[in-house]
Amino acid sequence: MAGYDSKSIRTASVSRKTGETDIQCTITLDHAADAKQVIEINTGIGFLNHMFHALAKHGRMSLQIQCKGDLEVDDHHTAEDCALAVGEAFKLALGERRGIRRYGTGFAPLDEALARAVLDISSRPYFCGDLQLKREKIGDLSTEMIPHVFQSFAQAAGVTLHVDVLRGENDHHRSEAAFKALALAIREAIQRDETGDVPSTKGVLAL
Ligand SMILES: [Mn+2]
Repeated sequence: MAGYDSKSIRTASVSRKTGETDIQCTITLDHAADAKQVIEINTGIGFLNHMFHALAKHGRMSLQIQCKGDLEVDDHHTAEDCALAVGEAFKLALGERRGIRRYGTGFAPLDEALARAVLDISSRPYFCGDLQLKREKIGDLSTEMIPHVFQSFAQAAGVTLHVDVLRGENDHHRSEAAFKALALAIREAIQRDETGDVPSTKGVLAL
């Protein structure tokens, strides 16, 4: 495929500023053999940092997020907009979506919790899933924001995403297992081959 380089480093940065949040986000999907992942997450919400850190680490991505959000209101805008920024950067980094596996599945346990993520890098934004979360909050993050983070990521990235927690007792474990499962699904779905083909009968996957 002319102009297709399966060894190029896929990376992108986005700046996203509204009256509610001010975010810089950089994502890198590939690393040279001797390059280390760079993960620096500062959303202002400790548990959200922990989740994005797990996503990046186990997805073998580098991820930097700096967010100044209106936490004096609550955690909603910050969590949502950080997920949108990560999704936008992910979409940009993928570019034309040529030569990728497209589909990815991840199962991640964390002690008693088990989560499953199924991803289609489809340009059909959709999130569906049941995380079985019981508590009102984990740290300073409302648990209702956790599926909303997946929804916002899927919307901005242009992917179809299903994440379900299959069992678990502890909400920290359930949530972390869900992010790790997504990380494993991403790792599989973004794998490249040498063909440069767009894996779609439509011949196009970029939005
Ligand atoms: Mn943890």
